[in-house]
Amino acid sequence: MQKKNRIILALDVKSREDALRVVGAAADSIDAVKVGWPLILAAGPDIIVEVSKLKDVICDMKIADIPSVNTLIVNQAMKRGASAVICHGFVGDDSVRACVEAAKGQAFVVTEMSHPGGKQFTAPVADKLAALAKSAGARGIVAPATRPERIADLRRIIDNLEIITPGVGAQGGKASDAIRAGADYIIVGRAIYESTDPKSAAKALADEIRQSI
Ligand code: 3DU
Repeated sequence: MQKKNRIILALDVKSREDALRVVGAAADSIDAVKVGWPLILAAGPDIIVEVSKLKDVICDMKIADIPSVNTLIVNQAMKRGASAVICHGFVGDDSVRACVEAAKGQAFVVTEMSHPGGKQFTAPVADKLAALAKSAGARGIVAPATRPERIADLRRIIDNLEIITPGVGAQGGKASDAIRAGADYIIVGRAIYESTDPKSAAKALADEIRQSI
């Protein structure tokens, strides 16, 4: 994933056709595509293969199982062309290490989640989850664009690991605030794929980011 536009498209659409249409429209303004359960269940796992021919794919299955099963899940994603995966940290050091190893380091660990409920259980342990990501050798963490001050806090813990941040647009966060707080990439779904003009929506975000750095 080349750090050019600093946007990861969250492709939570309901069909292969929609997926290819939105990726095609937004292609010039995004650096990668995040594919998760909604699209994998709607279009089948080979959608990972197809999208990975167009853009780097981050597989977001928020993996949260025992180490042996985590390894099996990550292997399936990587086999289909994923460049990276997203896993949960609350399952513990051994489970995270299994993902990191199977993904050859290309794993992001979820810390504090961006939705209101993210404050309930994930926020109180987010600093520990970030430290775990660092010690386990992950590529980076997922941190909330809805609370840019938390991006800045977590940045201090992980040092040079990457931060990818959801919550821009539909969840209320602002791209420029998240980038200024220390995020490397914003993750954006509905603000792009629900737009009547996904190309312009993605370009507007990329322009906002460019002007903020
Ligand atoms: O709100 P959006 O439509 O821009 O989508 C956000 C995406 O980021 C979506 O795919 C969701 O699964 C993911 N995500 C969060 O929203 C919040 C998190 O804490 C972690 C991932």
